[in-house]
This record gives sequence, C-alpha cells and structure tokens, in this order.
Amino acid sequence: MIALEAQPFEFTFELATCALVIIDMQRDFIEPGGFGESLGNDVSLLSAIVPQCRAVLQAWRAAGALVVHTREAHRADLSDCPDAKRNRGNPRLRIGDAGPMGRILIAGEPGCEIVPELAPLPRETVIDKPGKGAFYATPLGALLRQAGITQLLFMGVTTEVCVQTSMREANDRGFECLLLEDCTESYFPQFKHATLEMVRAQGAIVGWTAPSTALLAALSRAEPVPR
Ligand code: TIU
Repeated sequence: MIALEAQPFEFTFELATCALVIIDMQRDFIEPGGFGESLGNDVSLLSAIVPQCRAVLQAWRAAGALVVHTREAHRADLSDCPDAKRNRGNPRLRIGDAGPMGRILIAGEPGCEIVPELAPLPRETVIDKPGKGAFYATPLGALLRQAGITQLLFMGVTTEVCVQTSMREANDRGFECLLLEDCTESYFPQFKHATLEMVRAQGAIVGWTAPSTALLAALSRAEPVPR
C-alpha cells in the first residue's frame, strides 16, 4: 500500500489497481497554431507542465503500473462530431478544418498527436474520445474494469474542461480519483485554481489533489509491480 500526502486527506493505493490517466496532452492544445489557439486561447501556459508530466510518466512506467493516454480526436468523416460542438461560437477554425498541423482534432493528423515528450509506448493504451469526458463513447470503463483498476491518477489539459469532466465521469463510475496539481493546466489560471478547490471540497466530493513531488517520493520507496 502506498500512502500519498494529499488534500483533503491521505490517498492510499496499490500500484496493481491504480492507473495513470493522461488527458489530451496533444499538440493541438499545447503548441501554437492548433485548436486551442484557434479558440482564442494563449497556449503558452500549457507547455510548462510537460516536464513534470514526463517525470511522473517515467516513474509510473518504472513502477510497472498501468498507463492510459487519451486524445480528443474525431473521425475523418466527422460522424462523431456533433454540429453543436463543431459550430459553437462560430469559431475561425472548426474541428476538421485544415490548420497549421493538419485537420484540427482529426485522428491521425499531426496536431492530434500527443506531444513527443509524452508519446505513448506501443504497449500503452490510447483512447480516442469524441467528447470532453474520457468515458463517453469510449471503451475506457470496460478496459479499466477488466484490468482490475479501482483508482485513477489524473494529469493533462485542460483542468476544468477535459480533465474535470473525465474525473467526474470516473467518480460516478466508482473510481477513486486524484489530480496531480502541477501536472494539469488551464488557459485560465483562475479556472485551474477553482477546479482543484471544487474537486477536493466537501470531503473529496470528486477526489483528491496532490503535488507530483509527493507521488514521486512515494514511488521511489515502492516495490514495482510485475506486469
Ligand atoms: N478548450 C479547452 O479548454 N479544452 C478542450 O477543448 N479540450 C480539452 O480540455 N482537452
């Protein structure tokens, strides 16, 4: 059993039954010229978390525990992208339009790929999701249950959109969730701050939060799981 100093209280977990879920660390959100910037956002904040995310990913891999990556990714024919999502706010560039990194948020296009520093290994699961939440219209829930996973550690972007939506979906499905505070970011710092507060409020109503340093320290003392 690994014990993490967390808020609002200690989070305990076993490596064999806990997965690291990395939400949408895609070039379209993090690099200039992608979908995030096309929505009018300053993307420079988001790339700052990549080193901490990488350190956690490497330590989690070394511990032998399960890693899941997600991407907000649509089919090339846009059959899984509702007009309500595509046209909302009459954006300059819409999902599926040609952007500087290929068609925006279309599976297989360069901008849709996960940033190279966090690239999935061939054996790691990558979930393409059409919504903001990682469980909606994906096999994630079934995959986690089959692997015997009961707890999830979250990293990724953006905190209040895809990360928070995914945590709430997971919480309602009976998973205990912890968000790594310095491994998530928003285009709006006040929204990140508010999300961390609301996740852990009311006795961890959605889940726990902890800094990556707490996890890294705990992992350095842990016995890796054979997988
Ligand atoms: N716009 C925004 O903050 N986020 C998204 O559209 N997707 C994710 O959060 N991945």
